[in-house]
Order: sequence, then structure tokens, then C-alpha cells
Amino acid sequence: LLDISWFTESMRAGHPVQILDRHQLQEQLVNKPEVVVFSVPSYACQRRTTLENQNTTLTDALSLLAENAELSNEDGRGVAFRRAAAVLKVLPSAVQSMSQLTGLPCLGEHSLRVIKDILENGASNEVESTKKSEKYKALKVLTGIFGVGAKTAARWIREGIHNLCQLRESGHTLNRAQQAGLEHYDDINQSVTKTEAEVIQEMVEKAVASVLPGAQVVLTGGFRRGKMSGHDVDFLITHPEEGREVGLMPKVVSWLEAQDFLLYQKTTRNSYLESKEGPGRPPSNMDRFERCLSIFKLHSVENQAAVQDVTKRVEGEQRSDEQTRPWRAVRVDLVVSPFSQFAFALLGWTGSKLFERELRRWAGYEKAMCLSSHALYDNKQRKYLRASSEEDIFAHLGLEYIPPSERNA
Ligand code: DCT
Ligand code: MG
Repeated sequence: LLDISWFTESMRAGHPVQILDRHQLQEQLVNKPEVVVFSVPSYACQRRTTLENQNTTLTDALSLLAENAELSNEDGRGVAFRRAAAVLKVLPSAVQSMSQLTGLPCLGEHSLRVIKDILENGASNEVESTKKSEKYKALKVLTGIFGVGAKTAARWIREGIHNLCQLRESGHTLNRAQQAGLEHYDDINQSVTKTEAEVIQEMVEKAVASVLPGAQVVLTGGFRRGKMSGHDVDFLITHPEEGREVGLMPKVVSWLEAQDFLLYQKTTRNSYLESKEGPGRPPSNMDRFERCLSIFKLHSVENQAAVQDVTKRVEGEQRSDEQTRPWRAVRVDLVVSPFSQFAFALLGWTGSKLFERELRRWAGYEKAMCLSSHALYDNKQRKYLRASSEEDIFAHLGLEYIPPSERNA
């Protein structure tokens, strides 16, 4: 009954494959021809997850619970919901009944309960009550401020601060990032379009070419995965001659500042050093690159049109400064990587966050290797494995290559 080449090809491609014995097949064909039992490999990095998703109601619900868990500093629960949502994202059709999910990985009791609620009642009580809860709403508003994480937000909520007004009135001293975040709150919480990302790419390319000719700029993050919008714009910068990239970031930042393109920036220096004994514990992460967290001032044709539109619409009304000025604030992350680490940095900064987490989990648990955005270390051979492309890294890890557009787990 099985064409073995089709089977192995599908498994390798991460496509759902169902294995049924003769009786099951008979039952499916005769009794319930419409029911398909799905099957999916367990690590997200073994699967091809495009932006197309046949189960958005279910994945939106699980993603909201994941977000709520993350905002509540319950990372374990957050990951569990993210993994469950990611499994549903790769199913080839909408889930009709719970029996179709039998044997699927990463669907824990709690996630299954939420799915069951939605399939049976059209909505999950837990999701609906979370959405309405004061705590969730306050966490969303406060962490919407650039520079405010879940811990700070939780502390403020304990003090009775639930919104921006209360925060302003509280007299809390905000750091420079948070001040900028509060000042540009509406802009930063409006998603960045692909067109805006492209305009910013031109600005960054111009800056980089002016201070270091020959340096390369790559758009990473969600936009590299094909998303049409995002919460920020991520760039990776390198130079093919190792060492030329040293000291690049301050020069790029000065150039951008001289053009009045920056509303805020904070640069951290590269602190990554490869140790002979292998990466320390916990594994070194991406934060060690020379990195600039910034807020760009973006003027664009699109913005001008939007501004005129708003001006017409609210003629005579009080208009906020953010609605009327000819630019908007956009969050931009710049990262500089030495050329020898570029493939690892590119893989690490393309995401999605869950895909990255799963790659590292696969490396550790299945291959006894340690993967970071700087390097791949083989614990058995006790050596670093070099790579000049993302394809090399997937090959070292024994994984089929997954292109960026299929890393949307
Ligand atoms: N990243 C990661 N782990 C983190 C944070 C980031 O692996 N904790 C990687 C994956 C994506 C990349 O960095 C950029 O991060 P974001 O901008 O937060 O993600 P994104 O996918 O670009 O999302 P968005 O489109 O909303 O910007
Ligand atoms: Mg991003």
C-alpha cells in the first residue's frame, strides 16, 4: 500500500505522513472517509512551517496563552503553548475532531483542553477570560513600552500601575530606553510594513557603505522569513575580510546620527570569545555580538500620505503630535558579526524564536552539540564545527535544509 520513496521523501520534507494498518485504513476509507489522522515530526526544525496556516483560530488561541505565560514570567508554560501552536501550524487542513490529533507530538493536556473547547464550543473560556483580565491587559500595555520587560511590568502592577497615565503620575524614574519607549509608544506599537523595512534597509546600507565600503548588510528576523509586517526591523552586518568589522558599529551610529535618522540608540560591544574547552554553561547566546538597539526616525512617501489622510479626517479636532508629524518612530536592531561567525549569526537572527529554540534543543539532545549564534561545538569530538553557510550548519546537525520562508514555527 505504500510507495516507499514517496514515504521517505515526505518524512524528510517534514510533511505529515500517516501510517495506518490494514484495518485502520479500511475503517478510514469505509466509515469516515473525511477524517485524516495527522502525523508530524517532533522538533520544529524538522518541519517546514510556511506563513500559510489552516488552523489560525486554534493557533491564535494557543499563542495568546503562550504570550500571557511569557508576560507572567512562566517561560516553561509559554514554550509548551508555543510548541503546541507550532504543531498545528503545519497541519495540511483544518482540524475537525480531536481524534485526528492522536499521536501528535507537543500537544499536552492543557493545550488539548483548549483545542477541544474551541472545536466543541467555538471558543475557549480560558482564552476569552485571559483576554479580558485586568492583569493581561496591564501587562500588554506596560510591556508595550520599549525597555520594559515582564519583570518590571509585574512590579509596577503590584504597585497598582496598570496604564501609561498611572505610570506617568507615579513619579517612577525611567531609564533612557523606557523614556524613549514612552515618548514613541503609539508608533512603536504599530507594526512595521515590508515597504518601511525596505526604506530602512536603504538607510542602513547607505550608512554602512559610507563608513566601511565592501561591508554587507542583510535583513534578518521576520522579514527574511517572508513576513509582510513585524514589530521591528533586524539587520546583520559583516565584512568578508575578518577583522574589518571591528569598531564598525560606532561609526555607523555616528553617520546615522549626523543625518538625524536616530531617535534613540544603545550599543553594546562584542564580548564573545571562543574558548578552547568549548562553550561555557549556560551556552553563550546571541547577546554577545556588537549590537545596537535603536529607534529610527522614518520619513517616507507612505507616511506623508498617511499624515495627510489623518489631517483631513480629524480636521478641527485636537490632533496628537504623533498623528501629524511627517515621520514615524521604528524599532531597529543592528548586529555586527565577524565573517567567520556570519552563517551562525544569520541562522540565529532569522528566527522564528521557536525555530531557534528547537534547533538548539535538537543540537543538544539529539546530537550532543551546542549551537549558538556564534558557533557550533561538538561535545563528542570536543571541537568547533566550522560553517560558511546556513546549509553547512543544517548538514552538521544532520537536518534537512529548511529555507527561511519555512522557518515560521
Ligand atoms: N531571537 C531568538 N531568541 C530571542 C530573541 C530573538 O532566537 N529570545 C532571534 C529570532 C528572531 C530574531 O532573533 C529577531 O527577533 P525578533 O525581532 O524579536 O523576532 P521576529 O521574528 O523578527 O519578529 P517580528 O517580525 O515581530 O519582529
Ligand atoms: Mg524582528
